[in-house]
Amino acid sequence: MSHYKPHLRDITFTLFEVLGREQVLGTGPAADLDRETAEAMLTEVAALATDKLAAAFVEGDRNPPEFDPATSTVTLPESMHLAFKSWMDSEWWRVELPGELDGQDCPPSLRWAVLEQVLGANPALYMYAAGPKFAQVLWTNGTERDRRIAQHMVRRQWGATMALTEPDAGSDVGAGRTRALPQPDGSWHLEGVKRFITSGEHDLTENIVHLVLARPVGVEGAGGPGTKGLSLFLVPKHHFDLETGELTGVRNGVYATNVEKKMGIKVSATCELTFGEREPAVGWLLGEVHQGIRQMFQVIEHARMMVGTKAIATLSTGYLNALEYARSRVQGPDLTQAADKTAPRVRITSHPDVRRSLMTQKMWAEALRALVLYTASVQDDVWLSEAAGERDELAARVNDLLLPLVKGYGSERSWVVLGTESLQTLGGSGFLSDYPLEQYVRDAKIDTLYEGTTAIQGQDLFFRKIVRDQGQALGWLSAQIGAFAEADGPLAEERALLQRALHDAGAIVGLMVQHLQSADPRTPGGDPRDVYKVGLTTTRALMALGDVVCAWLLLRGAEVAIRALEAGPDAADRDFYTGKVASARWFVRTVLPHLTAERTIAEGTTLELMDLPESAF
Ligand code: ST9
Ligand code: FAD
Repeated sequence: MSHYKPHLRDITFTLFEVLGREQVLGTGPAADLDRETAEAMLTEVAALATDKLAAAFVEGDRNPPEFDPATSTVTLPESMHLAFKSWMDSEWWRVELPGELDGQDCPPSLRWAVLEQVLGANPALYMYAAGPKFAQVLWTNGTERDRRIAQHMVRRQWGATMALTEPDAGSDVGAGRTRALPQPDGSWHLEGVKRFITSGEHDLTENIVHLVLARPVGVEGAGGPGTKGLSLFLVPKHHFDLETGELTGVRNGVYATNVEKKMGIKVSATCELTFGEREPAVGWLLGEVHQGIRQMFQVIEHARMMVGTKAIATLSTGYLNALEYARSRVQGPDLTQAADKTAPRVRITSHPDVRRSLMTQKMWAEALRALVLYTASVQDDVWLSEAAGERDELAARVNDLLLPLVKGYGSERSWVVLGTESLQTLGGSGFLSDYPLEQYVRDAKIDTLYEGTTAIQGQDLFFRKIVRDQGQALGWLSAQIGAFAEADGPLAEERALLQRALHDAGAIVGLMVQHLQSADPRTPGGDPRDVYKVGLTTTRALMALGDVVCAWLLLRGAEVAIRALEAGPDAADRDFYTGKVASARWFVRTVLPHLTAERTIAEGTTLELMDLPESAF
């Protein structure tokens, strides 16, 4: 039986009934799509994910990649080969690519709904199969040569990596020391060591193209310190004929020199890559311009969305597995009959604390799915405007604002709820490898770490997406939430709680702005160390804003569900809509009141932690 349980009903509810995505289908580049086709796509991918893609999930965990240091090769288990072939043969990966790059133009909202199911069934598979998507970065930023390489990557289904991290350069990418030396023929030779590179070596594809950040040396106007001195180089594992893509049989000088042993996503090969040690590691400068960090952030933005989607996908299947278990597990009497030792034993779904736990899982899974798909719907606006040769500036800013919430907030909530609630629902059985929960917990932890830790997401949110944006996107989003909270309609009590939470979260951000201003040397009587107070609050603000946005989205869904219930749906839909209203109300009532406490804590922030000697920790 498959570990993976998709939640198609909630996906289509969020996409169509709440976010009205049929408006996008049938227009612009999505002219060939309609709601019926989209729902058929989602259903087909759900079936594929549940069956062939999920089949390698447990197998891959128990039989991680084998690294042979003598040959620098990595062998994946047969099950991953089969899953990879099934996914590539299905052709559904093309929904990620534009038509002009052999893709199927598809709005981001539908794309991420499709990908949720792949990421829930087998996250490492998506990462191994992302080469064609990486090709889009070459296609968008590249010269004719790079665009040719992009076509080979898609047509020959090559693998690809993003290589930023080094032993001394993790969060601080700008500390990277890998060097690129210019060659007379216009190519570059790379020298250095990259660490933790996902899919850095494997035997699934005939070639792997590494997208490497390195510092050019001896080149006027390029190089220099920090991230701005990094350029992006394309370094293939095997040399190939540029025209045909055929491998020449000559190995390039980039080799896996280690594969990490990990807590989770074990089947994903996390590699140390060494460049230019045995023979030259030849690369080409993407687009022949030194704009590495800007180009790499196109990849990072996509990957941060992917990580948030993976996190919610895992939480959702974790909840559905826990629910299935709870519905059949009989243990103890009903609480009202606890004193009667002969009382009949009941299913654990009758126990108040299990109901609390199940509803907590349900509301987070639905809230985070709504956050991912709402963000994707904002990306629809960006996508449609780009297709029309314009730029929807506001949508782009709102998407930027939401990405750290999707990645940082989404991964934190998912991993905690999976461990404290989903696994817990199974009691001791949750701890066993007979059930997928323990693997879900291990596999989901990474989501808070890679693609920028939660601390980095909090800083990105505040310094870049709020302060640097001069609050434009946040102001727009707050106005939307405020208008909903103030509007007449059902859920009056919940709207009032939302209004108060919006106010509390706004106060936290306002306080941080004040600290930042007083840290400015130009502020009379200010203290530069007040920026520490901002740093002490960024994660709190990330989580508070996430709570508010999720509550708003759930209440929007609840309003839709209430109207649908009034129309007299069939029995299955009646239960579904009733559950939607219940989870939104439970979220608002159990999560939002904490924001007043968060605000109080933020208001009490002092420099005492920063004044404490390190030896006192
Ligand atoms: C990793 C991979 O962990 C894990 C999973 C791999 C899975 C791979 C497969 C799946 C993915 C498939 C992808 C396909 C791609 C498709 C694309 C389609 C088109 N937003 O603030 P500054 C830029 S990988 C945008 O001064 P510092 C910007 O250019 C490792 N851009 O930073 C800016 O210039 P300006 C992940 C941003 O102090 C410049 O950077 N590692 C953003 O120099 C400098 O900005 C990490 O994520 C942004 N949010 O450096 C590192 N932010 O200001 C985490 C910056 O002029 N660390 N830029 O616009 C950080 O993010 C740091 O904050 C830092 C700091 C490195 C940015
Ligand atoms: P550090 O940066 O050393 O951070 C340690 C701690 O300090 C963290 O808690 C962090 O939040 C905190 N911290 C650091 N700096 C700050 C700061 N300025 N303010 C506040 N707190 C801070 N990298 C790639 O390039 N490509 C990949 O494909 C890739 N895949 C990965 C796969 C796996 C399984 C793993 C584990 C990592 C992968 N990485 C990859 C690397 C990953 O992106 C980094 O591990 C991550 O960015 C954090 O860097 P670090 O591990 O060096 O931690």
